[in-house]
Amino acid sequence: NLRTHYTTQIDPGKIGDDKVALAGWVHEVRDLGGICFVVLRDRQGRAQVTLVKKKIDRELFNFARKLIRESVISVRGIIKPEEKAPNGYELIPDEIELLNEAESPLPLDTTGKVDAELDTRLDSRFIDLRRSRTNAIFRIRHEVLHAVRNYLAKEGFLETSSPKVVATATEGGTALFPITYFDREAFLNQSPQLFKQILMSGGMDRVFEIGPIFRAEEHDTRRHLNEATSIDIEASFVDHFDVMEILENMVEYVYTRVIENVPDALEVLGIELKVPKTPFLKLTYQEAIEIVNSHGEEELKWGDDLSTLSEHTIGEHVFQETGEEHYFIIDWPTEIKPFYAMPYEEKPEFSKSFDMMHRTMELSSGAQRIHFPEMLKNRIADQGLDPEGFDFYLRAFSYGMPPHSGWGLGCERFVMTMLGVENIRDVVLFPRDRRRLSP
Ligand code: AMO
Repeated sequence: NLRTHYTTQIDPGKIGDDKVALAGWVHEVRDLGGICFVVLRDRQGRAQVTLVKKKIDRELFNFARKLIRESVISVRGIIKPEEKAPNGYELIPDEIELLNEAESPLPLDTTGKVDAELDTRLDSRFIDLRRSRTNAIFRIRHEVLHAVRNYLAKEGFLETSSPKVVATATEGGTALFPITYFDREAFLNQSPQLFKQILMSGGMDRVFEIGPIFRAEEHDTRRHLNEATSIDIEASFVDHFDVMEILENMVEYVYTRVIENVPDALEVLGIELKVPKTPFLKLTYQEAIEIVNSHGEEELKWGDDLSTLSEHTIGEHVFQETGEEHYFIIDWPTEIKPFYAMPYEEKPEFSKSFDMMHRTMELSSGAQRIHFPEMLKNRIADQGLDPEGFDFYLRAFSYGMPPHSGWGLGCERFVMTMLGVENIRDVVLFPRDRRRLSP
């Protein structure tokens, strides 16, 4: 047995003389002459292996002293309570097995003493992941996705998957990545949008998907990726206010789960997470542009999209007024939302659409959808798209499509705003951007 426990799974008061085996990386070797400490690190934490020269086999002592940092080892022995050591114990070894030796020097420092540039870290992600900060971020990201799945399943949503190789654009505006599909041109999908809507016609009623979306956006910013992870839902017989409620409750639930389940990871990052209060404030688009205009840094007209600067102005304004970081902007002009957003009957220049915002950026967009085939066809044509290309989608609307609504939430933006991370690349294992195609 190479490993019986993670370093954090040992209760020094209870384990007695039972043999344990820990496996992981050599984080540090401290050779003080008469005593040698080897700090072993695994995914969950660290443990101190203590070798006292006088009490231990000479050969084992000399072997431990010479271990090279970041080599992989398995250590068997017994546990002694030790308050000063990590997790309150030390491991007295009777065997240290070297499973794979690391070269030296390392491409990156893993102890957190020397900081490295993001690019250097991404080039050597395998080593970067051994740093406690990076490890904490990805354990939290796991917890976020796990909580999202729990929450949506609890609310009756079925998990689905849609194709990533497609024939049409869905989110007009952002560019597509063309690929070769046998002898035809195809694209990497920008969003599961059309497919999740088709599933509503199929009677699946409530679905969600967590998957990659591809956007050939040229700009190189701290909050854009060319391959991002989207959390998408679609639900039948409900309107945009109903799905906004699902979204805010999910955000509240996920924050709560992260606080409960990974407090140690939050502590590594030095974060005291506050659960957002629901319901979130709802500003209309009209109110949002008035806030921007009253601040005087920018002049927005009805029909303008919100710039990054205006998102910040509104976010700060909301934060000052409410102390909360999350809010909605609702009732967007129909002309600046995608073709599938449902216009209000009595004022069709406004749509039943919303964005969920964080103080610093947009996190999610959603809407009630158009479920009438003729109206949808006209909207596609109005936006300069060819309805013929949407045949496979439009057909689903002619044979019993229920009214439905949904949203898409950017997983990376959700995690980065939760953790106050500056660059979106920090919350993706292997980010894809204009320059980065490997690893
Ligand atoms: P939208 O295009 O607004 O809406 O995307 C939804 C959310 O996905 C995230 N996102 C991105 N994150 C990082 N890098 C990108 N390049 C990127 N593009 C999008 C954002 C954004 O708010 N079909 C609709 C959703 C719906 O109506 O159901 C859609 O895709 O957090």
